Amino acid sequence: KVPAEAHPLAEESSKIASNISYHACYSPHFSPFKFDREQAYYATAESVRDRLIQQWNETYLHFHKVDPKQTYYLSMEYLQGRALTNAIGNLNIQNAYAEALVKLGHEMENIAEQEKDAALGNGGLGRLASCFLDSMATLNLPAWGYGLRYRYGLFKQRITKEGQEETAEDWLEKFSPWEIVRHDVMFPIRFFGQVEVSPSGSRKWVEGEIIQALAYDVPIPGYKTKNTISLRLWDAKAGAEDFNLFQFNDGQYESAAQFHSRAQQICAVLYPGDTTENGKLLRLKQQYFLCSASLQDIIFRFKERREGKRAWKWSEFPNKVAVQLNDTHPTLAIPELMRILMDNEGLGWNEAWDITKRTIAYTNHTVLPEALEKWSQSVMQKLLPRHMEIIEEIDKRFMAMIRSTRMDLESKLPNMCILDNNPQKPVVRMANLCVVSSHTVNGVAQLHSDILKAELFADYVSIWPTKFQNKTNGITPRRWLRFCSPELSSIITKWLKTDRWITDLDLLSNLRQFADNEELHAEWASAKMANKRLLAQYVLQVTGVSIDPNSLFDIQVKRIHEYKRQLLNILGAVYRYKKLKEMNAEERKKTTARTIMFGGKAFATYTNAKRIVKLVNDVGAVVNNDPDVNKYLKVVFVPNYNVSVAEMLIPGSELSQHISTAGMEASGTSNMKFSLNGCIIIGTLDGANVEIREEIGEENFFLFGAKANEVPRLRKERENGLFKPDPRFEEAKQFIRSGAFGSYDYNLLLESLEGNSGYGRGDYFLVGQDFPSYMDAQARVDEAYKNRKRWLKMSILSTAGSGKFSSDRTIMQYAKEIWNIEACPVP
Ligand code: 26R
Repeated sequence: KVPAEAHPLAEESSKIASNISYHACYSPHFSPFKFDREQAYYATAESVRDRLIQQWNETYLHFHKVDPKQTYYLSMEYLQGRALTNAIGNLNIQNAYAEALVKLGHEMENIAEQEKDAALGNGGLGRLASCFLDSMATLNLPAWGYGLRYRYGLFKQRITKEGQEETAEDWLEKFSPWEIVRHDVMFPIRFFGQVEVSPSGSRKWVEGEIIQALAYDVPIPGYKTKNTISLRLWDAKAGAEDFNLFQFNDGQYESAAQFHSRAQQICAVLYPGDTTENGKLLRLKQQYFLCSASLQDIIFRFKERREGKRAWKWSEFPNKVAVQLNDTHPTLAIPELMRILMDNEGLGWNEAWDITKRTIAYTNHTVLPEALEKWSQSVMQKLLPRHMEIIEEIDKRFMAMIRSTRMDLESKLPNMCILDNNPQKPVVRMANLCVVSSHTVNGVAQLHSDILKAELFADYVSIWPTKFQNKTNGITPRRWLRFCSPELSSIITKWLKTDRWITDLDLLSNLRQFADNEELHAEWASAKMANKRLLAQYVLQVTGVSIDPNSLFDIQVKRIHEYKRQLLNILGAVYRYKKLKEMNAEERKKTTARTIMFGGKAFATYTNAKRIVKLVNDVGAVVNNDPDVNKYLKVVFVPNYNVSVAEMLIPGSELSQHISTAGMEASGTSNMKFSLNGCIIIGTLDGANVEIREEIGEENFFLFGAKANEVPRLRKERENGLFKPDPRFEEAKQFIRSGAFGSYDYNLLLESLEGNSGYGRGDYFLVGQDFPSYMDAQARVDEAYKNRKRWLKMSILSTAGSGKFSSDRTIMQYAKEIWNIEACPVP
């Protein structure tokens, strides 16, 4: 007897197979006589895209008809990763597509691997934006993402004897099947020029140069809903009217083409290096390009939806539009909205200001002083003269308000005002501009939001006590559990007797009752082992190092930064290696075998970060080839860490390290991904670690290190020469200095951990301070891992306690507490 569902599936998969064949045949990009994996990927993607476009159109029309208040998420970064598996999964057509591909002689997995990651971001902030889009679509929220279509995304990392090497990542080399160019959506963006004052006193920005912003839409499907929203990426284009045909005909080809090349520079790369003046100017151009194009689009849509309605008013704008700034990078949206409202629409200052404040909200993602954006007033003046005037006026009025209502704050004004008129280097402080001009400011984890209120923005809290909120970050459980670990997902669904956890992650807490169940333990262990084997295969393939799936898989993956303290991890590994060397064979057998994996990119000009990458690789080269110990310890650097590598690493992890100096990691989001996948965390009380530990229970979290509120005192004590380093710490450094890992001069790196003071010297990040408690926590890890039952229970409880960290929860809180928007599901 044939099961009832078999027929529809077979029928569906045949339709899909013929649709894929159609695309393979008629796609202009490939020969119709070949159907290799790459071509199969593009054809499959195009067939999925057809569905997305249809759903996207229906969603847009529905939003247009209902005209709800809508959120616009402005971000300079999105780390989307691969789209194929995610789209097929969210559309819930995995089985039909898998079967269709088999009919065509291919396997889904191999086809999905053909796709290049869309890496239009650096790290946490960009990936958060992408998780948010997934949740906004899934929750049927009327929302929209805006970003830039960089030609080259985040660089590709290769590891050589010298350490990290960067090469350009040409993600559009062939083409991207996920974007739809919108030749009908284009806006002019002005740069330079001057402000013209009319006899009546009104002001207008004129002349300079105009570059066109052209829209590319990337459809974002929600999980099991028709709603499909859009990530609109702007590309820069020279207008035809700006091409100098006269020069060209005159044989001056280079100068005629110059304008084109200047337009192309704008979206050429993510994060143009900003050490040079030129680089800074380009980065500011990018920021303004995003803000101006997006706001013109938002205002166009607002007006379009008011058409036919009688006597609409600009004061309705904030009832229809919420703009969220992802960090200060899109701050120019503030003076741009003011400018459009005043100079183009004729509103007065007060009205424009009221609208702007009620529209804009700002998320802060870091307290690191070097990451707080400050733009040179002279650069801003040259590039955006009218915006500079508006910023000056905002600042003037803010200070006047303080002086007239809060004399007690007069002494704080130099810190609170927007313009820092330091004669050496006058700058605009973007975070201050955001706080003054928005209705809500939020941090990204409870501890971080508390620190913002107590330190960075303390002076503002007494003026606007209700402006500051917390929105603890989250991750999408679709990509980060359901799709990246299908085995574990099935087990969860089986034990919970429902798959509703995929959209209601709090349901995971019902796993707690089975935390001691031996049957679940067996299934859980086997899924974990399967994921570890896949990971071991991958590691062998990309590094040539063979790792033992029976060893403890210990992973630290994130951008390489001194505050994230990869150095603490590798010094711990060095110490472990030295002790293993000193043991006899019997003693070694009693230890817990470990594979310590690192991954992450160092910013190309960040010297110490690059030294850390080299050190990890040098240690790995020695340890992995040492026959005395390599059964008990391996140290691996996984190259080119990105979203799809993360999807391989995280499901196979058992222990992960989130060990930043307390108070410095705003939230962290990979900690949530690891914990959701049943991986135990060793970590400090920093960022979202604090809340993760609360949720999963302190007995299931390996805690160590100084607390955030102790850090200033510890730094002071050190400056006063009161710090006594642990002998184990000294021994590890000495071992590196002895040349055990090659002849590279690691003094240059290790000296940053020594001395008594100064940023980057005097161990600012407290590696030496936390080393002993870190090593003690690692010893507890080794003991815990020997007890299989205990470890499995901890693993299950980690997953069970991760419900809070769904980005669905985060986004619902933004929707209710900041944006004031409601779901708008397509019927
Ligand atoms: C201006 C420039 C120097 C710059 C600084 C910092 C550009 C980009 C950044 C990236 C920062 C803002 C970032 O990625 N922050 C991370 O945001 C994540 C999402 O909220 C947090 O989880 C993570 O802790 C934080 O470091």
